[in-house]
Formats: sequence, C-alpha cells, structure tokens
Amino acid sequence: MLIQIPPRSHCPSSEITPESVYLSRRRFLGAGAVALGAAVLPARSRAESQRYAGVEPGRPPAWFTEKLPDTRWQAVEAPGDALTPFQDASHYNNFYEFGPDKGDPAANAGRLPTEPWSVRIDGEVGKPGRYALEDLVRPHALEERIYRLRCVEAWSMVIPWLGFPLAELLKRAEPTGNARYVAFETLVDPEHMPGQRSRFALLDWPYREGLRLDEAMHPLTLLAVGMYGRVLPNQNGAPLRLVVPWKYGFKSIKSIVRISLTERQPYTSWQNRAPEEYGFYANVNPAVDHPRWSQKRERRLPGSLFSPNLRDTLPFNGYAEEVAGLYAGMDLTKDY
Ligand SMILES: Nc1nc2c(c(=O)[nH]1)N[C@H]1C(S)=C(S)[C@@H](COP(=O)(O)O)O[C@H]1N2
Ligand SMILES: [Mo]
Repeated sequence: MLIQIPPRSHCPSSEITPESVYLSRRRFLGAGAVALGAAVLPARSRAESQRYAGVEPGRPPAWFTEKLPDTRWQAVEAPGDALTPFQDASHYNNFYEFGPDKGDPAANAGRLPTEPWSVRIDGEVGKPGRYALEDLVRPHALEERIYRLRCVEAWSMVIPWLGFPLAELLKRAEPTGNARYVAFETLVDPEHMPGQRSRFALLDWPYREGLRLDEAMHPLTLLAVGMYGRVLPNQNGAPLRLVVPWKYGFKSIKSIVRISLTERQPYTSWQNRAPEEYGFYANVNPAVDHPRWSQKRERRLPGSLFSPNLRDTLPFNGYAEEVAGLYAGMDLTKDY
C-alpha cells in the first residue's frame, strides 16, 4: 500500500482547522444548533465534531448518515497544508453544467435532484449493471482524505473528502482482460442544468473524463460522496464524484452516472475542446506550461487581489512519491 498514514499527532486538527471555522463554530454553538449537528453526525469523537462544527450539515440521505459511524477519519492527510474553509470550497467552483462563473454552481446547483440516483457500470466488465447509489456505496467503508486540489487555471485548495477507493468498486465489477481504460460521464439534465441549455457553453454534454486503468486502480484515486464531514454539496458534484489528487482538477468529474471500462483511450470533454491545452493525462506539472499561462506557481485559496497567497506548484501536485512510477518511460511534455 503506497499511502502513508501519518500518526494523528502529525497534523493536529487544531492546526488545520481554519480560523473561520472556529469562529463560525462559536456562532453555531451560540445558535443552539448542537443537537442538530449531533443528530447528523452520531458517532464522531468530540474532536472530530468540533473540527467541522459550523459547516452546514446539508440534507444527508439515510444511506450517508448510516455510513458515517464507521468512517476512518483523517485516513490521508496533507501535512503542513491548512484546510480551505468550507465556504470557499463550496462557493468557488467549476461545474460548467451550472454556468461558466465560479459562483454559478453554488447559485444554481441546489435544485438538482440527487435522489434517487443510479450509476451504470458497463463495457469490459464481468458484472455490468445499473446500480442505485445506496447499493453501490453500501459495501464500502468511508474514509476521510485530505487532498490538495490543483486546477489547471492555477488556483488550488485543500479539501477533506469523504469517499472510498475507486479500485474497490472496479474490482467488484470484475474488469475483463481487455479493459485498459475507465471512462466516466456526468448526468445530462438540461431542465436543472442551465449550462446545458446555453448556446454559449464551452463544452459538449455529457461532461466526460477518463483514466488509464492503472491510474483508476491507484489507491489515491477516490470516489467521493462527502466533504468536510458532510454529504457533498451539489455544486461540488453530488452525489458521487471522482477525485484524482495528482491531476488537474478537470479530471475529477462530478455527478457521475456512468462508468465504462474500455479497451481504447476514452474521449474526454476538455481534450476535445482544446487538445493542445488540455491533455488526456493532465498530471499536475510545473515544468509544462499551459500555452496561455505558466503552471509554475498557483494561488492557494482563499487569497485576495493584494495578497494572492502564491506558492510553487509541485510535480504531481505533491504526490510524486506515490504516482510518478505510473509514468516511467513516458515523455510528460508530449503526454501532458
Ligand atoms: N461534470 C463536471 N465535472 C467537473 C467540472 C465540470 O465543469 N463539470 N469541472 C472540473 C474542474 S475544471 C475542476 S477544477 C473541479 C472543481 O471541483 P470543485 O468545484 O469541487 O472544487 O471539478 C471538475 N469536475
Ligand atoms: Mo479546473
């Protein structure tokens, strides 16, 4: 297992809980909402509950609430990186189905029905099928993983996801000997997704992404159903999204309805949009600039115009030790 699980003392929650969460926790407690928090998050230790107190609990479906008690908290950490406040992570988003601006997803995604939800698994698998989300998730224990997220637009965040390894799901589907890639699709629902009705949309729908099978099977590759100790907000890709922390954010496809195992490298939305700008691999790489801007540095959110909180971008977004081996022998300036 390649994932290092540092002792909890490595990054105590008092250090990674941003001030705004502490402040809003006071307000939360002051508002007498403790009982609500306790009802939603039954079996967490007091430290864990306090860590995310003040984060809106959302409206978790029963399957999510039932799974929380068995969650492995802080299974993967990002030592030295402060968490991005929930407010920023849920109000500065890319989700073009809901519009092109960073505030559009938070403004528009709330009306998307995410229950019931089903996911089709097909292609090169022994067990194809269409699964209700709760049945798909039920066999998997949730883990909390604190990952850096680096967008190709040169901003970044640090987000505590809740989910399970994609590898576990793929193994259950029994890939055939021909399976070499995994293709993913987002929901098409123009009624609830205004970006899909727009004549000016950058992308064609459904939003599609893909991974090589060994990337998909890597233990860092996560299917997320929550973040900040709660169910995923719609704007962050409810009810099921991919998180691939060593790749640019656009690989981490949201609101997934289909997962197909394929023999050929899948079509992906951004590569189709501008192949010279967005490659299939899209590994975070400070040595390969985007044709229109440098990838050497990034803005860690939150920041401001006057204090943009710039930092160096790391190869594979800081996960080189775990994943560089996947690309041995490849020229990453060609396979960007
Ligand atoms: N379906 C879909 N998935 C998507 C996108 C999108 O527009 N549609 N945007 C991607 C991009 S560019 C990024 S940076 C991340 C942002 O995830 P976040 O809003 O949860 O931070 O989602 C990715 N997944
Ligand atoms: Mo992005």
